[in-house]
Amino acid sequence: MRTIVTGIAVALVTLACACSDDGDQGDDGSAVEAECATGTSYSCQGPLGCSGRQFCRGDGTLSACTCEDGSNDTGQPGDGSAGTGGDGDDGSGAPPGDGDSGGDGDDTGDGDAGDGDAGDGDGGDGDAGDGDAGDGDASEADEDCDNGEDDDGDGDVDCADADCGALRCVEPAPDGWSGPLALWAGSGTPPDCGDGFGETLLTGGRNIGAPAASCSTCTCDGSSCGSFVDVGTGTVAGCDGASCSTSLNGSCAELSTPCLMDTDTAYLETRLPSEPAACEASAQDADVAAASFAEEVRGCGVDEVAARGCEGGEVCAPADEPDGFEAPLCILTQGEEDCPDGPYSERTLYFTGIDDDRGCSACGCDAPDCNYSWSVYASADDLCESPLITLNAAEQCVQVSPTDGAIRVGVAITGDGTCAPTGGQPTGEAIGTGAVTVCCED
Ligand SMILES: [Ca+2]
Ligand SMILES: [Ca+2]
Ligand SMILES: [Ca+2]
Repeated sequence: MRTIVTGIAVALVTLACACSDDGDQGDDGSAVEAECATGTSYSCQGPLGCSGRQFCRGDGTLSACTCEDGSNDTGQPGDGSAGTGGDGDDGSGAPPGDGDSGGDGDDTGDGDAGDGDAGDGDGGDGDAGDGDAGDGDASEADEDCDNGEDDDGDGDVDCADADCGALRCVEPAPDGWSGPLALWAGSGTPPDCGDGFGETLLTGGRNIGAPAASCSTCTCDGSSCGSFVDVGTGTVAGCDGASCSTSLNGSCAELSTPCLMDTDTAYLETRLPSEPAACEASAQDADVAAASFAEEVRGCGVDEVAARGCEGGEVCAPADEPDGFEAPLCILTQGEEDCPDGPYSERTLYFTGIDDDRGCSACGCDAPDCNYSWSVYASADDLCESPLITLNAAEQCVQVSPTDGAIRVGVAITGDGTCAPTGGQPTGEAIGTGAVTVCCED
């Protein structure tokens, strides 16, 4: 233990000797080595080559050499420690007050308060800045599609604003035309108007389905050829003038009439009975199916709305037609017209009504199937074996030569007396009335 202390003392002495301290103590090597003067300080060189001091303790030994900084040489043990501590804190050269406040400055300025929370962080980029504030403005500025104002400031009002997707501005119907309208065409029952197209502007169709009437079969009843025919006799050439009429059956008959008296030249006319046999025609029972449009149509006009942002006279219409209606919008006018210039150019002609006069012709009967002939014989030919002349049609006139005021006439009636029916044929047609020209968007 002692040896170690001595070693240190030697080293200290060496240091002390190296120091160029005050002369009265510096060169006294023996005094330092043996005993130093208690309470006396000495200059010395510190471990890093600094200029230091050491002092002599109460037991006569030297303290360690401590580097001396400028004027800090109080020579008191307490002062030395305090000095060292002060130097450490003061290394930055800034006063303790400045050091703390500088730190605080960083925190509040650049750190938390400045860049961090209040500045770029939360305030600017975060919630308060673009984030919440932007969303908040947008919600307040949504386009109200029914107030006539440009709520979101994009220059488009209501119907004209793309944000109002359920609406669109469309070309109006020109003068003389109705619409715009949504059009349905097809078979079956048209859907109802509605959903922004509440006004029915057209009900009708085209391509009329109207089959010919189904007519009942005509027949003829009561056929008969009868048993008698007539002849006329007289003395006037050409069977004109006064005459006598006689009904004859099929027998061979001697004809002696007042008109044949006292003459050897007379005239005979063939005649049918005044009430000839006839057939009765059956009644016609026509079956006429109702005429209808093969393609039905319904047009529903767009509900009237204020202009609401549409320009150039355009009107605001729902962007979507009612369910089941075709996509393009249309206009219409009465009669058969050409489509006007503009977007409504696809033309179709419809009708609002049908004029139907279909039916069947009435039943009738032709004349009975009967054949008549008139033959003239000599009075002496009482069996009518040798006809002098034969006539096969009525309304014929021939000259005859009575003998003693009489002639002989034979009449033949043949045929079954049936009648050929007539009529029972389909008639008439169904045509469209109330033509309407419809012109739709391409
Ligand atoms: Ca608006
Ligand atoms: Ca707008
Ligand atoms: Ca908008």
